Amino acid sequence: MNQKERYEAAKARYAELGIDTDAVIAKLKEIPVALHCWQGDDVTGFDHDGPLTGGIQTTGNYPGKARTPQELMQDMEKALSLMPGKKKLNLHASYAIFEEGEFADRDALEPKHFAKWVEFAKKHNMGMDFNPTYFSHDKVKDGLTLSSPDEETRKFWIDHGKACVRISEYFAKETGVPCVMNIWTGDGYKDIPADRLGPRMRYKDSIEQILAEPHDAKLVKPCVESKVFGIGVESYTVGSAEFTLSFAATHEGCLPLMDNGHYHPTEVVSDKIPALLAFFPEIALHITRPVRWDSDHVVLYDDETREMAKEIVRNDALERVFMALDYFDASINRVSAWAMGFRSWQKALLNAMLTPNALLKELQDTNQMTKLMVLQEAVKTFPMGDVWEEYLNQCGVAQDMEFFAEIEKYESEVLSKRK
Ligand code: RNT
Ligand code: ZN
Repeated sequence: MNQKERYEAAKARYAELGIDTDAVIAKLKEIPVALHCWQGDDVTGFDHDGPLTGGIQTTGNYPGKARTPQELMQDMEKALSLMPGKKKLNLHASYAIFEEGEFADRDALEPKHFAKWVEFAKKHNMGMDFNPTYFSHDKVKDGLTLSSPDEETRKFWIDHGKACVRISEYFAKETGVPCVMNIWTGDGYKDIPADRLGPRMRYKDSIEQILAEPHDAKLVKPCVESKVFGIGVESYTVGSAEFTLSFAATHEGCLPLMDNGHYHPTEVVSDKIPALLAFFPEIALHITRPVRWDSDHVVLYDDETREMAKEIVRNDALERVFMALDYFDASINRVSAWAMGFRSWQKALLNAMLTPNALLKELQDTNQMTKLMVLQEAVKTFPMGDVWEEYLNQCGVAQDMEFFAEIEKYESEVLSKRK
């Protein structure tokens, strides 16, 4: 059988479950997923020469890392060509692009410093998301930014947040797509603090001041991302889960953002998604793969990734959940890492859409738990791979078995020449 025949056979099998694979493919093509610029250069950015700070770390030194905006865009273009589906460009403020001799500190960033990115996004038909960068900067004082007891430091970072609100609105206006602006800081303490409330009160006030920056709530969607701990910040994190969730719940227009690497290892974000959907009109995700901790490994088509996608799809929440990838692996080909993670999440969405969700819910609600188990297991070996191949074909993107050859070619023609 050739690919088309295999697809037709798969289509008939899914039809038995009441699933229209053509409709699923058409829908999957329209679901935006945000692609993070920071996988391409190990979260370095263009506005500083110092180390990566904030309790996060990239490991590995695979050759060919992008060193300039041009190289980063070139690599991202290659990665985009290997990804099916609709993308949004997710930028960090540290990726501002300055003219020769020009520089603006983070509290003075302006839309013009991102004009080249807007051009890039438009060229690829992408909306844009944004992140103020509260790390890798000499004004991070004693590991603190928005929660700093030093008023000058805190003001600098509040002003940075405000500048980012204005830039986010500019992105939304330019692209015609709302901009999700995520606030994450690594603020916290390595060892046992004497005051856990003070930093949180300052953090709360800082974020309130940032959100008070005038903006159109339909264009800018601010989020707050929680975390359990960071490297060197093991004892106390200001923006803990309870803090950020409560903040979002009590501040109109502010969304909670869950990064699935930011919880205790036996907690799962797949279960938290419907918990939050019961209360929030919209939520946001950072999709990553924690291995034992927040290690930011490349997203794969694994159990928890599939479960997360299922919770979004079967709760009809594709328009309520802003999905963004967030990982950084410097130990393997970065373009491959980018594309692989994106493809894995697409696969997980496809899998969720090829699941007879209504039927399975009905079994649960009528307490047919034995049959539910049997059916859930049966669906796992349905011919999803044939639908995936058809989807890749329709998107004009390399098949899984051709994917690596593309990476090898790009590595030898482009990446290996960077010395
Ligand atoms: C860090 C957070 C945060 C960052 C990016 C670079 O643990 O996940 O989202 O990964 O902002
Ligand atoms: Zn994250």
